[in-house]
Amino acid sequence: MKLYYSDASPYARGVRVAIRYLDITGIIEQAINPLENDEAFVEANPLAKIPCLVLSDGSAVFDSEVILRYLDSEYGDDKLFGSLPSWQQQTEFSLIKGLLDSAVGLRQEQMREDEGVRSPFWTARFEQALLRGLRHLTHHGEFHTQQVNANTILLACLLSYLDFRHPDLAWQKVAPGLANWHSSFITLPAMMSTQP
Ligand SMILES: N[C@@H](CCC(=O)N[C@@H](CS)C(=O)NCC(=O)O)C(=O)O
Repeated sequence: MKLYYSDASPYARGVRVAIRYLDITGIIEQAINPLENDEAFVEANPLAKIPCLVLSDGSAVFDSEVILRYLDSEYGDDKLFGSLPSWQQQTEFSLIKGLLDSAVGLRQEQMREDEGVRSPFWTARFEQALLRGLRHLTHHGEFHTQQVNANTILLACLLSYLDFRHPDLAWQKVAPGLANWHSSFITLPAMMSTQP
C-alpha cells in the first residue's frame, strides 16, 4: 500500500499517527506537494488532495476519515472508532474535522495574500469558528486523559497545526484545558515521529 501525504498536512498527519499507533506495517509513505498535480496521484484521487491511500490492488481510499475508518476496521480492531459509540462522540469527530477545514481554509487565505486577494471576511470567519469550536470542546469534550482514539488523534494534529501555521491565533487563551492535554499528548511516540 502507498500513502500520499505531506509533512505539513494535519489530515495526513492524523492518518500517519494512526498507522504508527496501530502498528500497521506495509504502507509506503510518499511525500508529495498536492498542488503539483503528480499524474499517478491525481489518477488515484481526482480531487488532488492528501491524504490518499492506494491499496495493493490499485484502488484508492480517501479522504482522511475514510482512510482512518478503513485502517481501524481492517487492522486496528476498532481501537480508533470503537471507543466512540455515541452520536455525541461522532459529532465531536465531525466538529474536530470541521475545525481542521477552518484551519486549512485560514491558511489558504494567508496564501492568497501574495495574490492581493485575501478576504478579511473569510479570515475572520475561519478564526471565529476555530475559537468557538475549541472553547466548545474545552467545556463539552472529554480530553482529560491520554486515551488514544480517532477524536484525540485528530484534535492533537489540529492543535499542533495551529501552533505551526497560526501561532498568532492564541487558541490557548480560550481553551487552556486543551492546551494542557495537548502538551502531554504530543509526547506520544506516534506524535513525536510525525512532527512537521
Ligand atoms: N477532506 C479532506 C481534506 C484534505 C485536504 O484538504 N488536504 C489538503 C492538504 S492539508 C490538500 O490536499 N489540499 C490540496 C488542494 O486543496 O488542492 C480530508 O479529510 O482528507
